[in-house]
Amino acid sequence: MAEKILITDNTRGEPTRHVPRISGGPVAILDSYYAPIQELGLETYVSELETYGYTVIPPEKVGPVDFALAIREVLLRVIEERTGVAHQVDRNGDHGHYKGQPQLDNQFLLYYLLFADPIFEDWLENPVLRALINFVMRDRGQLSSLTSFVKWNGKGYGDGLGLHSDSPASPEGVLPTTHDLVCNGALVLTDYTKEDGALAIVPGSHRLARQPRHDDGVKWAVPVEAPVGSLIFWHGNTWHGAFPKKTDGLRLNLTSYICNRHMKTQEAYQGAVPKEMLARHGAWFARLLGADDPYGWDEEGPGFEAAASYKSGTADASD
Ligand SMILES: O=C(O)CCC(=O)C(=O)O
Ligand SMILES: [Fe+2]
Repeated sequence: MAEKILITDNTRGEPTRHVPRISGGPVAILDSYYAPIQELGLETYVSELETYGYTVIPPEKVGPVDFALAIREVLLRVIEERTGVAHQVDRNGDHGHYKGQPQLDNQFLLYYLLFADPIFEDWLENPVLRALINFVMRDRGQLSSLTSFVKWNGKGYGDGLGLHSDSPASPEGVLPTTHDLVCNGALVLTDYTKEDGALAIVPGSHRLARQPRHDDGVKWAVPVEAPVGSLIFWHGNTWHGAFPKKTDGLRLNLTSYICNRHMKTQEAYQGAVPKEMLARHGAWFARLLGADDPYGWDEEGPGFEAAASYKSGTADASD
């Protein structure tokens, strides 16, 4: 039965609410995804996300900028370990002996960062990131990959800006209209400006429900300019790419790519996350990494105990 609660007096600091609370039925769980959005004051940002297909959460809402800078330092260390070349943010990059694909003349990607340093576990606990994942994926979000795009001065994806949707399409190129198969968030680790190779986005393209064809989004693409510590978050259908980086120095991010838990993840997490890491975190973290996923069973059949212990499939987004 619906209980109508309309809060118009906001003087007690309670979030304004115009929708009745629903105590049952198939959509009652929506409250558990929207409440954290309200508590964190993210209503305007999810409104933009729904309207334009992306939003930029400013650093002061995401968390201390020092934390973003600490991630950047760790990434510089990982870059050196994987390339064999010491890197600095104000100098152009160098592939060194790093072979990870794909690579462009002025770009490579770093993979499997969750296991590279504990700071990445801390990032996955960020309340804003969690609230956005839960809001978009409705408790079906799993980490697909945690990577970093490392760019420097060069033509990058060229005139086409590399526009694409992150979502898998049907064989005809059609994207889902009922729910996101994937969504994505880039934590900005060097200031994004158009000249500095900002993310390019086609506002509203998430509604077109198809992949771009023949560069047809380029004329509508806008640079997503954002300072260090911002979180750019977009729907799986949203067309995006990047402008060429025309300045010297690195353009760095931390990219949290999320998929529906019924999909295969890009990076191997299910069964690969050590128990000690899971023990450091709650049930939500375990579900994000597929620790509760019973699929991929052998003759013993699915292990439902793990799913039950992590409360899989519940609306409880708070643990
Ligand atoms: O920043 C870029 O180069 C594009 C990133 C991208 O396509 C992605 O993270 O899905
Ligand atoms: Fe992408």
